[in-house]
Amino acid sequence: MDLYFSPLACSLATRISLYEAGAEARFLPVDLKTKTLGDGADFLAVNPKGQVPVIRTDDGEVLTENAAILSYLAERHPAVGADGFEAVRLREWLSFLGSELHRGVFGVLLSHVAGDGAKAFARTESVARLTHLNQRLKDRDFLVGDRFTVADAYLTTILNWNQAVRLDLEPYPHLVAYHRRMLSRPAVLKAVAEERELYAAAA
Ligand SMILES: N[C@@H](CCC(=O)N[C@@H](CS)C(=O)NCC(=O)O)C(=O)O
Repeated sequence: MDLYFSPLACSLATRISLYEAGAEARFLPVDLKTKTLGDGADFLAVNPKGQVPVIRTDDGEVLTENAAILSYLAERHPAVGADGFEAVRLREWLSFLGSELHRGVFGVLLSHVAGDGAKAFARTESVARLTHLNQRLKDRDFLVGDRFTVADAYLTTILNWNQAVRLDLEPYPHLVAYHRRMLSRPAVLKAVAEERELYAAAA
């Protein structure tokens, strides 16, 4: 499998999931500003939407969108997936994370083109979403079931962006404790450390 990624972007969730599952992949860096690959090839030829993550499966299928890619990995690698109705719950969380938290809050706050009004709105919107997550994680270690899934990889990736965004997370202690726990997992540590290095090298 190939993963087209950009260091510390949302594609990190796929890398984390692969490492947690002990799965192999080839990692292909994308320059999101120029929409080119490492060898200068046009990334838009791979994904006309110009966004990461993208995977190419061993069968040659090109798949985009975090929720679809992470669902694919969850089905293929039970170690990061869920069974029975929890698999449905997992898709529910992937949808929430992608639309409500990633694009609806952090994507806006990280944007270089969103204006002050949009950012103020995203900060307001963050309250209900972070409160929901904090409540969910009050008495559980993981978002879904009782073990790590691709949803945890995605939420960890999004929460990492708070280093740049600096939302006040003090009202959400269970979420903060969860993030700290996730970051202490060897596979997560490895994925984040590798992409931090690549990010610094590209800056
Ligand atoms: N709906 C897409 C959004 C992916 C997305 O926001 N990717 C960002 C990086 S985290 C990106 O590629 N941004 C560059 C761009 O939109 O031009 C998904 O869930 O996969």
